[in-house]
Amino acid sequence: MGFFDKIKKAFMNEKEAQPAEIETDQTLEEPVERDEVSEEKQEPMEQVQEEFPEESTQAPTEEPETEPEIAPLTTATPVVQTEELVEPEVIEEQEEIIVQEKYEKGLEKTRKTFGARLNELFANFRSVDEDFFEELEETLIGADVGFDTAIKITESLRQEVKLRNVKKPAAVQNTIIEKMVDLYEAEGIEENNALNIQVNGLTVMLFVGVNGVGKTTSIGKLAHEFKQDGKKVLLAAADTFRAGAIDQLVVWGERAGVEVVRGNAGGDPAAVVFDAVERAKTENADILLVDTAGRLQNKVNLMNELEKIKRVIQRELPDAPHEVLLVVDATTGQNAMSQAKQFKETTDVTGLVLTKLDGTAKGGIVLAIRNELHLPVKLVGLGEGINDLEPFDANDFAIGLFKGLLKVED
Ligand SMILES: Nc1nc2c(ncn2[C@@H]2O[C@H](COP(=O)(O)OP(=O)(O)OP(=O)(O)O)[C@@H](O)[C@H]2O)c(=O)[nH]1
Ligand SMILES: [Mg+2]
Repeated sequence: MGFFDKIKKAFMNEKEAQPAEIETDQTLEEPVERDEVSEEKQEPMEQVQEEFPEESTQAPTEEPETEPEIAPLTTATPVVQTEELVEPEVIEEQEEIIVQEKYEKGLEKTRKTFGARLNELFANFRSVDEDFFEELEETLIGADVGFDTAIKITESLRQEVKLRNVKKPAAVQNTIIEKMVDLYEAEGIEENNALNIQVNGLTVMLFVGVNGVGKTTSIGKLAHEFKQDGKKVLLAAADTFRAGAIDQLVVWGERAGVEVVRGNAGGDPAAVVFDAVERAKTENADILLVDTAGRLQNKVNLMNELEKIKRVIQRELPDAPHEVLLVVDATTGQNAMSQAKQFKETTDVTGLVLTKLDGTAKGGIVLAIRNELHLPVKLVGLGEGINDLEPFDANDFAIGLFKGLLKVED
């Protein structure tokens, strides 16, 4: 069964299970404006901000007006609350539903804006003509799927329409989604989204990225996740550059219940990492997550520092770091893409953490990353809470994005 069929099946199952919950009646929303903080981050890497904005002003997440009835995602959601014996398959199923709901909530902004635009397109055009394709192309570009990707999707739809002699836009609604899903799948055949975790011994993960993208937050969330899985986790506060960065990581360490190896503010980050690796080895830790500075005097310094940190790790553990995760902020759209390109040139990035998907209407960036960068998205940030980081799952992502758009025959 193809990827698209799987997604379709998921919608059909859902439809059987509950009364149709189709969101096609949404009124057309204004495209979600980027907040001020995101606008600031449109700057290229070299022109980094002077001051790190207060945490509370970062990427405010608007509460959707109609909240789906699910447990609050910012608190640990116990899957089983009673002492009763519950079949492992049942627990697994419940966990899957929780993850799916997180994706749906996290992608709400994108779904509403992109979905509303597509619905408008289907309603406004009587026939599938050249104007329709142009409008579709613009809609796709607006969702940040990337220029090339938008052209590719529209082009293959053109051919399909010709082939099948389709006249009515409604008849191509599913095909558009199918093309997007197919393209996504085709471009990612060789990709491995799973984190490279060592079965025996220490796994070291380095988090890199420009300032404010969500490195420290993602580390905190991931530390919590591993801790919940019974792993021994250590954090290394190797951002000694920004005032307050060490304390911020310490706060996350407390939240997650894991230790933080720290040095002095302004000290040598590589020395902190050296201490952290030593300690992780002595204490038989399973996971070491290294936080790094997002901003130095300039880009060259930043890259040199990352190289130095990597060398220190490699001297102690030749196979490490097992992951170099580049964190990018989805709300910065194409700027996130260019950051990724720059980092990819200078550092051996093993994967991406795409944060703040909940704060953007442009979740289509996942497609652009896949098609233009060929870097696997390994984790996605779907909110600010400690439980709001998930391994990237293309299935859940597509369902979160297209729910209510895909027409399922009765
Ligand atoms: N809505 C939302 N906010 C997020 C997410 N991830 C991080 N943030 C917010 O983004 C802001 C910046 O996050 P940090 O973790 O401090 O970013 P950083 O990359 O460590 O920044 P520097 O230390 O300056 O390099 C914080 O306010 C976080 O709460 C996410 O997935 N969704
Ligand atoms: Mg940080």
